[in-house]
Amino acid sequence: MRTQVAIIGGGPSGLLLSQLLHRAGIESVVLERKTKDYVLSRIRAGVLEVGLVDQLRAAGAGARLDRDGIIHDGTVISYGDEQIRVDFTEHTGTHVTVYGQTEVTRDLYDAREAMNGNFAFNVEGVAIHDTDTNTPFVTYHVDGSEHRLDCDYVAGCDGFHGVSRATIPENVRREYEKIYPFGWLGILSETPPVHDELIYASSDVGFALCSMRNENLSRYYVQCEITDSPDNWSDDAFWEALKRRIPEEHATNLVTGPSIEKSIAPLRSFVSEPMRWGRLFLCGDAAHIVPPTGAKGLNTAASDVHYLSQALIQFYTANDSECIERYSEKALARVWKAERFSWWMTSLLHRFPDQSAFDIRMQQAEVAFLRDNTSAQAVLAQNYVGLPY
Ligand code: RFL
Ligand code: PHB
Repeated sequence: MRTQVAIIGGGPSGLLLSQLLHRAGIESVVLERKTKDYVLSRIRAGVLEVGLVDQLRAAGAGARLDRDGIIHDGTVISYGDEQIRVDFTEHTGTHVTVYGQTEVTRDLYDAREAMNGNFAFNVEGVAIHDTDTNTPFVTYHVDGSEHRLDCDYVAGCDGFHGVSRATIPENVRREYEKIYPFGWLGILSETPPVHDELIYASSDVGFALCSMRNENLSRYYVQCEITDSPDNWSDDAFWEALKRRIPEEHATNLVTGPSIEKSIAPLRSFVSEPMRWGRLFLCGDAAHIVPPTGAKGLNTAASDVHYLSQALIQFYTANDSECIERYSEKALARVWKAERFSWWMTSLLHRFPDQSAFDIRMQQAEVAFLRDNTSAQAVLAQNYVGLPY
């Protein structure tokens, strides 16, 4: 089989890329290790920057998002009982949209299928070959039979545990990593959200986040031990932990109920450079991870897809490879800013096991500065709604 762009991974990055290329007349094949149902069962991000929303519209996958997405003009940062509202619209003229990654992925699959997109699911043993030549190809197995896909380019959209990054020789790759000494325990519950905006809450017993999917579906997180397991947490224990971490006013109003999903995510900052090796490009979590504080994971994946789709379209329509040559540099410039913001939000709002009294005072001083300084609020707002592409 032959295609123009072989895309490894059928998560949001791979699907969005495939759909944007298709709309520009460029063929691709998406190879996904799991089933579609499995991909759609993952509960992940919930906050979309305007740049991602615009790309979904351009991909023909924006109709449901335009109908059901919830516009958020601001967010609340709380430290103890003190609450600071950061107004996105006032400081940036724009907003974010709350709409789950699961729904984004579903909309992209629907759009891809409506255009007879070419996918293979349950692929095993994907191996990427010869991307340092002009004739790259990918081999894989499905149900025990071997396949070969010849292509012009390979897009590695296969997440943090994929094979694409490891295809770049070790002596070429530089990796930067920070593991945080805690995780996030998250639950989804069919209850009304405690507030109409997200609340990022820091308390003396740790961090919590109040988020949502719709008016009767809430997503909440509490900071937990890195070694913890969701099995150690009854729903009641979760709600008690959440109430202790959010301002009293919200704890009193919180509507609790049974969880319909409960999982723990570790927190990590990670970047692998470069994001291109010959005819192989890395996109999204395959190249970088952010801790979820600040909601930059999916959004940064989307900015990579923007740079890569533009570069490939420029190559195929104008025979101009300059943007392909510059893909890694352009994508990484924005990636590092998202890394900085996510690291900063994480450092500001969590309790660290080795934190001294001085460190806590530094957090408090930083929060007081944010409260009293509209320029500091503007900086947070600019980063949260998303830096320009
Ligand atoms: P994905 O979503 O991981 O998709 C990669 C796809 O590649 C497939 N794959 C392979 N396919 C073929 N061959 C192989 N060898 C393969 N290896 C892997 C996988 O099955 C999968 O379908 O990466 P992508 O597309 O780059 O999208 C990135 C986002 O998913 C990610 O940044 C965010 O979800 C990160 N993230 C969060 N981001 C936020 O902004 N807010 C959040 O609340 C949030 N929560 C999370 C998260 C990531 C989590 N992970 C990775 C464990 C919670 C979790 C638990
Ligand atoms: C979510 O709704 O899952 C969510 C929202 C904001 C974050 C992280 C996760 O910063």
